[in-house]
Amino acid sequence: MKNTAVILALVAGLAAGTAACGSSDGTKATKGARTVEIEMHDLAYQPADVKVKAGETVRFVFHNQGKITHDAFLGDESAQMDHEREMNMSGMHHKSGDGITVAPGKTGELTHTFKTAQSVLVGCHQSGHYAAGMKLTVDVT
Ligand SMILES: [Cu+2]
Repeated sequence: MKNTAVILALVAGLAAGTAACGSSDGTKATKGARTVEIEMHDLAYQPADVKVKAGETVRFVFHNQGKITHDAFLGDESAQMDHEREMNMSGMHHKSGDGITVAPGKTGELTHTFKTAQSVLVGCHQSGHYAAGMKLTVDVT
């Protein structure tokens, strides 16, 4: 649970600059960030794993190629489980966290600096998607 607290603290800092909920067109350029393009399909991300270096800032650009809305929520496994529970309880609301919602045919961005070597996940928390395996692994080394 300690990790979760750290991630939530990081996320709170990031969220200060952008709308936390449903910001699907973040246009802020981030200096020095590497861009990683991810396609969202119905119940899968493509690619399903991304490798980054500790200390690196990555700008993920999600292209929703599916027919339904998808989310991208960044956090470790316990943050994913917490978020999954939140989404089930409160419907569509992202209560907290580093997440975006992308409508079909749209593009959304998520920029994050990976400070420590660890494995984190990006998960979709639209109803049933995470359980169906809609997640991607970010390996920080
Ligand atoms: Cu989804």
